[in-house]
Amino acid sequence: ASAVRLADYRPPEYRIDTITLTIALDPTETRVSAEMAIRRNSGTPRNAPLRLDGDELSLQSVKVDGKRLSEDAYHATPDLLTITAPPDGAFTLTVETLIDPTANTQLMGLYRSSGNYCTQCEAEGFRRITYFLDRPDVLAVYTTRIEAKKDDAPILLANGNLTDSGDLPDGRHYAVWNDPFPKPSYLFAMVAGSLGVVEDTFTTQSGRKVDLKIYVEPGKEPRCAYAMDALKRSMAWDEEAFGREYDLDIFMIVAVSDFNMGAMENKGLNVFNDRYILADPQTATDQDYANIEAVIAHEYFHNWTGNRITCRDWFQLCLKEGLTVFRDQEFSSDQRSRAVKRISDVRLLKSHQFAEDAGPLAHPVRPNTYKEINNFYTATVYEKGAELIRMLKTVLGPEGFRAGMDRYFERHDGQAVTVEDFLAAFADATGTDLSQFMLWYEQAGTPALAVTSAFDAAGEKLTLTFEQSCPPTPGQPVKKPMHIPVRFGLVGPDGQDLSYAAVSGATVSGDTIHVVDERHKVTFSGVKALPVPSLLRGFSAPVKLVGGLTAADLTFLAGHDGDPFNRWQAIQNLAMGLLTEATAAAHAGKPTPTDDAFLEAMGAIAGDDGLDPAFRALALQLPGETDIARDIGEDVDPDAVATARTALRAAIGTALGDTFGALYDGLADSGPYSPDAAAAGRRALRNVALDYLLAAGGAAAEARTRDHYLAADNMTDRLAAMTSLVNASAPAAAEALADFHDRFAGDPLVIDKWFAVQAAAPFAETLSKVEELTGHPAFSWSNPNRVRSLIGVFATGNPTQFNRADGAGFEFVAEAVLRLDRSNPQVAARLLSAFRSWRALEPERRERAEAALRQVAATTPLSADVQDIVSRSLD
Ligand code: BAL
Ligand code: ZN
Repeated sequence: ASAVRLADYRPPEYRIDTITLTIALDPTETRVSAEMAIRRNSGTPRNAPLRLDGDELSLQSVKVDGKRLSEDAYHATPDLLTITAPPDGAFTLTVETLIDPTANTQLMGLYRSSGNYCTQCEAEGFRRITYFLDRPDVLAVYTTRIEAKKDDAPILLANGNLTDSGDLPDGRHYAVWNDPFPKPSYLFAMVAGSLGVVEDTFTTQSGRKVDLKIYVEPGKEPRCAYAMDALKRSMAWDEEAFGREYDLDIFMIVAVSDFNMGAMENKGLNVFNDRYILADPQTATDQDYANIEAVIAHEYFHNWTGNRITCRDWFQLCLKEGLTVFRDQEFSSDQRSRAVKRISDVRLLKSHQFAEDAGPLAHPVRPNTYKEINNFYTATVYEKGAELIRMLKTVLGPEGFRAGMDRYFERHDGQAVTVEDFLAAFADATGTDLSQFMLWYEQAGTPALAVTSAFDAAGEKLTLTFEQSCPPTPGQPVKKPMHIPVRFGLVGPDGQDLSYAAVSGATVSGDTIHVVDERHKVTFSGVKALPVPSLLRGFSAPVKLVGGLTAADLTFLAGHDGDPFNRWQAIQNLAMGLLTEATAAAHAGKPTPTDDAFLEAMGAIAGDDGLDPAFRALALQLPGETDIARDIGEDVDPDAVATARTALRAAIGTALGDTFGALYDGLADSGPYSPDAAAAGRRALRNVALDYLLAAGGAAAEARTRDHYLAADNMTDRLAAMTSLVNASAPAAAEALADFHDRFAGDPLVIDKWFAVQAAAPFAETLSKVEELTGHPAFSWSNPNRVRSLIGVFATGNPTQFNRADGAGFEFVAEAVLRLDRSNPQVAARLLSAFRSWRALEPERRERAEAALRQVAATTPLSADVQDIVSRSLD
């Protein structure tokens, strides 16, 4: 595939104002008739050829203004329909195509899932349904008529409002849906089949009643209650926080079991991966509940940030995704604990986005070139994209931010726009120059921010010196300095933030230092005592903060910082220092060190009942193996990393055994299960305590974990205990796995957890176990959730076994990628990106990883998706 470049963007030559689709459903021969009102765009020469995108389409007929075109007036291939010389004025084009939903294993376009029909059109799936100008800057009003056998598909759904329905001869029926809001083709959706429904209503702030419907596999209706509740809370929150009201009479969600993504924000008809809808205490963990809440909110919020205002082209993907992730993060923060949500989000950002930014797949939040857009639904576009919005809010303040958002909605409703348009709304609403801020969208890589501090006790002056740099990334050897907002406090000896009389050298507004130069000095005067600077509070910028603090400073901040995020960060930094040192020792075959001050700091957090249990649970968790590997950065030996981490966990479990025992006993929850944040936090802390007790070893801890498994009345506790037993290689692990399997056989989403726990087990026999499990009756290569749970977790959640020294982990995943590429290139390419950190491995593993990548690269044919990832990975 050839590269698409942002610089080559041109407006479409033709506009399509309306499209009426008639879709006669059939498992293998679905007939699609599309009647489009088309007009030449200003600036397009008269009779310029009209080129409509297609993908694997079989053309049946073409008409212009109702008259069949002669064969010399058009040219058709499965992926392009060219009308050689269209009429000069506005005209109607009617195209009939034939498609095979059953053969559609890519799960893009119209396909079948569990016998039902559904669609996925983002980014370029609509062209697999009919020929169209399949680009987001072509906005049309859609009318969709669906016809099907009533027995096969009693439910017929599409975007918008239902305008007509009725019976047809031969046991068939039809429904007509009209969506009055012009939209790009990627937001088209239709669903048909046998589905159960859960119904509710929501009254908007202006008093309009909206019908809410969640459709699921019949029998699963009772597992939709939490999703429905989350939807209503999302609708109310968007009115409150952003003044955004829902705009149709009906909002529908359909849960399907075969889905490439998490969910999709089609106008008025969201289609969801069922794992983000279905929940009850027996089958879903607290994390599942939180994810459902976040994804429901995310897709709902897209109605304004994505649908009403959409992207001009796919380079602007972050315009809707980064912004909408920010909005769902804020929603969850308001529904739960803000500090805990922030810590969880930053953990995810660092483990996924920082890793991506440090390897060959690094790209700017707004890329300027792509070969396959499906490969840009990344942590950089989504999570770093959300960080940029968060920084914008820090820079402008909450009022300025809201004024900018209001201006954006007012100015661009109904349009397809760019990141420049977005920032201009904020610049205009607040009178701020955001040209330097724009660099965050254009430059890839994680900036490093080095800090040194000097205190002049006699002069009562504290000077902080910042130096920013950003490593080279593909295509971007040199970077310009960026605007880095550093939220801060100067923590005095009593743990309170010290005041200061004056500041010079940099702009400081409120609690934020604005670092804008490559080297930037700021001096605070009137500082009465030696402070410990607490910098980047709340992780106010997606940078790597380097230096400035001793272990004693970090220990102090871990115990006293008024910013809970930085308390967590301080303890993480302490742990990271210890773990990187211990990894070097393990690699050299030496004993791994521990540190009493660190153990004491952990003990202080574990035993501080004044702290939120959810916060304590997070603070007590050591950095993950991939995070440690990223911190080491080069010549990584994953076995040494795991040895170091396991040893430190055992040391913590041993040193703090009494504290953890008391926590475990004290947090026993006697009431009925509730997924609320406070109850979830108590369970999380109790399960962390249990895991540390098991890490310290001994028959008593094992018996306690086994009992915890058996006594669990909810999935959170049951899964936590089983995971601990498996990872500790405890004799009771096999019994727990067998029990879990028998208890939940027939429930695919729960068996996914069973696959995942086994795929993540850090043992030499795991690879053959995973290979064996690909033959388990519940596993299917054609279901993305199954593949992600077994193969995906092995590749991304099991650092020692994926990175096995003999290369067998790499070979297995490479073969799985090639196998999947024949049926579902998107899922294959995503799996292949597990290799993104291969260059940071020690030489032997690096060589084996490269060999596996080269084997993929040498295979023909390859999809554009896999071809793109493998070539960038090897570049
Ligand atoms: N637009 C793709 C799925 C999502 O980000 O909501
Ligand atoms: Zn999204």
